[in-house]
Amino acid sequence: MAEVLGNIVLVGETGAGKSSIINMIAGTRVAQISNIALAGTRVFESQSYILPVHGRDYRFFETSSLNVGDWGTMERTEAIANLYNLITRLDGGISLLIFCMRGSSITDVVAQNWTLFHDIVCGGEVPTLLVVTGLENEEIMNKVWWDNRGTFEDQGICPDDAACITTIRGRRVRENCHTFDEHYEESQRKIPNMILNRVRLRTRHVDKMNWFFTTTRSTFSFFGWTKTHNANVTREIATLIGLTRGEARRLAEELDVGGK
Ligand SMILES: Nc1nc2c(ncn2[C@@H]2O[C@H](COP(=O)(O)OP(=O)(O)OP(=O)(O)O)[C@@H](O)[C@H]2O)c(=O)[nH]1
Ligand SMILES: [Mg+2]
Repeated sequence: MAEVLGNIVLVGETGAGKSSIINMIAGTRVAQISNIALAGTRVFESQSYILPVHGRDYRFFETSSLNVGDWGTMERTEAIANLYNLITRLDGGISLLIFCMRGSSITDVVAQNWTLFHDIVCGGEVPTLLVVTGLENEEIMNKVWWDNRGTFEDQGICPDDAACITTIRGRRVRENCHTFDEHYEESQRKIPNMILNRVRLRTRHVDKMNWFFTTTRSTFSFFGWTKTHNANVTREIATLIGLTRGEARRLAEELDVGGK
């Protein structure tokens, strides 16, 4: 089997088009397209796929992100267990973060996901590609980035590169011809090129447990999860993911709730 050259993590709220982008890269349906109405809260849950990009294999992680209404209602034990599963599978760290959104409007959830993944999970140190989907009706898709870049930067969203695309071909007009074929094919060419331009070739060695502990601590403070509740939650998390006593103590220390 060919060597996997790095990990590429796709994030963005449900319906942003993460699975559709993965399928476009694969050239076939490998990821399930979601029915937004059925999507539940499963932040940090991820599915991985090994796919070639111009003949070189990368491991793609489609990672569930925050959705409208998640703030304040998120089940923290489950979220942190998902984070642990994600981090422990990310051997060699993250080589590229792909931040997906549907259309260019920066809602609260978009800004929260940027902070959570770009700043907290990736520590602000991973090359990031912004992918705006849903632009099949634009005459020039890239214009959406040129017109909105300043607004993104005002919100602290400063990707290394941006791709404005569509992942759909649209209605079939006649044999082998659909309404958005041209925009679709342009998008299909654009994504692999941008990935190879931006993906980090060598990632620094990461100690996965340290990464997990610091990300968990920052995640707790990001959500404003208070100490009072955290002692129990820490024990639940440690049991659920099977931490050793020493690791459970370290988690309790990181969250400042006192260990046993
Ligand atoms: N019009 C349009 N629809 C899109 C585009 N990209 C995705 N969709 C549609 O949006 C819906 C959700 O797309 P997915 O790719 O499953 O979104 P996702 O980000 O993987 O969502 P989750 O897995 O729930 O987090 C599907 O009905 C897609 O067909 C796009 O570029 N244009
Ligand atoms: Mg999906």
